Amino acid sequence: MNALLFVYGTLKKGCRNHAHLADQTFVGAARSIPGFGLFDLGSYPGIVADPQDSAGVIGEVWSVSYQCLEELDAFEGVHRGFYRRAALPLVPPFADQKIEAYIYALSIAGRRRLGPEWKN
Ligand code: PCA
Repeated sequence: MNALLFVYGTLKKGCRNHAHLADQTFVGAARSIPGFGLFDLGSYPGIVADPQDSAGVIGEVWSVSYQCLEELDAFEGVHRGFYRRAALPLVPPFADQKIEAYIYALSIAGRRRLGPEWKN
């Protein structure tokens, strides 16, 4: 069994933590609906719900095994409340599919807003 995961930061192809997805299956380039913004958390980004956003966030959809997902949850700090893995609405061709992403779970006060696409 596999899950669909939207990645938008260091897990993307060519980015520094992509090795975690090395054995998984790339599905396609994707974008969230507007209303989600990308913020600079240091050397990686975080998505939060952001009413000011009109562009959405650009990333990649991957089909990942549940074992991989569990490992990613640990890696991304889900258990310590850093990100939460939650459904993120995407635009077509991924609209109406249940696709999850790591949503930043802490405050973005003082964090810099990024454009729609995170670059290494
Ligand atoms: N890693 C996850 C969340 C942010 C990050 O840098 C990702 O690439 O989707």
